[in-house]
Amino acid sequence: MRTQIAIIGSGPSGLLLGQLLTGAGIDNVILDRVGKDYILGRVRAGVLEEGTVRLLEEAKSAGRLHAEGLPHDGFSLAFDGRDHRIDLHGLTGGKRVTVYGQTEVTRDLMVAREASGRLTIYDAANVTPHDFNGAPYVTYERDGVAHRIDCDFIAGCDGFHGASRRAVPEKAIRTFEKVYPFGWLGLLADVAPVNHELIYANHPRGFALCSMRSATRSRYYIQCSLDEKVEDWSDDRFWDELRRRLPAHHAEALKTAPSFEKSIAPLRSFVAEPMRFGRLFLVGDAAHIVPPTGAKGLNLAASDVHYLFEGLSEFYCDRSSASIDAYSQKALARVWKAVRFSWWMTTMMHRFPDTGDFDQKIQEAELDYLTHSRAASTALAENYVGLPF
Ligand code: FAS
Ligand code: PHB
Repeated sequence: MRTQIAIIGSGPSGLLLGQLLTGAGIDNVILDRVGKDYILGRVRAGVLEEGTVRLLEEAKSAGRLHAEGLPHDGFSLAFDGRDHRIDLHGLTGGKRVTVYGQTEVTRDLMVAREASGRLTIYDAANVTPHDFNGAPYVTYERDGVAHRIDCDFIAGCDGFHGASRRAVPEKAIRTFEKVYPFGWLGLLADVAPVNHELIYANHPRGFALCSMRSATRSRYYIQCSLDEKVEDWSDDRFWDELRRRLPAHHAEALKTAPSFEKSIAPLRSFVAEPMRFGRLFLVGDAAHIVPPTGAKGLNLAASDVHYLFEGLSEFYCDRSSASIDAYSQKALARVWKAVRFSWWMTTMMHRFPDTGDFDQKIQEAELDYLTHSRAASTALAENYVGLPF
């Protein structure tokens, strides 16, 4: 088989890239090692930047997002028993974010992919990129039969644990990593959110985040140590701990219901440089990971797709390689600013096990400055709504 672009990974970045390429008449095949249901069963991001929404519109996959997504003009920082609202809309000249779960984004993209009639190969084992400095091809096995797909380019959209970054020779890639000494215990429940906007809470017992998926479905997180086991957290224990970390008026207003998803995610910052190796491009989590505190992971995957699509469509339509040659440098410039912002939000909002008295006072001063300085809160707001592509 032959195609123009072989896309490894049917998560948000692979599916979004596939949609944009298809819309431009560029042939592409998507492969994934698991099936649709497994991919849709993973609970992840919840906040979309305007740039991500625009790309989903371009990919003709934003209908339900506009019907069901929740536009948010601000969020709150909670500390010392009080709320401090960050007016995203006012501080950024009218920008906002949209609360709409990654699961739904992925579902919408899968529906659009199905309708496009382009080939998507799920449950593909041992997907391997080959000869990406020469005549690239991808091999995989399905139902015990070996297959090969010859292509012009390979997009490695296969996440942090995927095969694409691993296929790059060690001497050709440089990685940067910071592992945080805690994780997030997340819970989903069909119950009205405690607040109409998100609440990021910094409490001596640890960080907490009150988010949502809709007006009737809440998403909550509490910071936990890395040796915690999700089976040790009953719903009641979770709700009690969440209440302890929120200001009293929110704790009293918190509505609870049985959870239907509970999981622990470790937090890390990771960047691989460069993001292009001949005719192989790393996209999204295959190239970088951020702690979810800044709501950047999914949105960075989207901006990578924007830059790569720009390059590939220019290559095929204008026969120019200028934009694919600039892909890595353009994507990394935006990635590192989002990595910085996610590290800063995480450092400011979490309690670190080894924090000394001085560091604690600095964290408190950071929060005090942020919530009393228009300049400081504007800087937060412009990063949170998303820096320009
Ligand atoms: P993905 O990991 O989503 O998709 C990669 C795809 O490649 C998967 O379908 C996988 O099956 C496939 N694949 C992997 N290896 C393969 C192989 N060898 N062969 C073929 N296919 C292969 N971001 C936020 O903005 N906010 C959040 O709150 C948030 N929470 C998160 C919680 C968790 C537990 C995790 C892991 C991530 C979270 N993220 C969050 C980040 C997340 O949303 C990612 O940024 C987003 O999924 C990136 O999308 P992709 O790059 O498509 O990678
Ligand atoms: C979520 O709703 O899952 C979510 C929202 C904002 C974040 C992280 C996660 O910063």
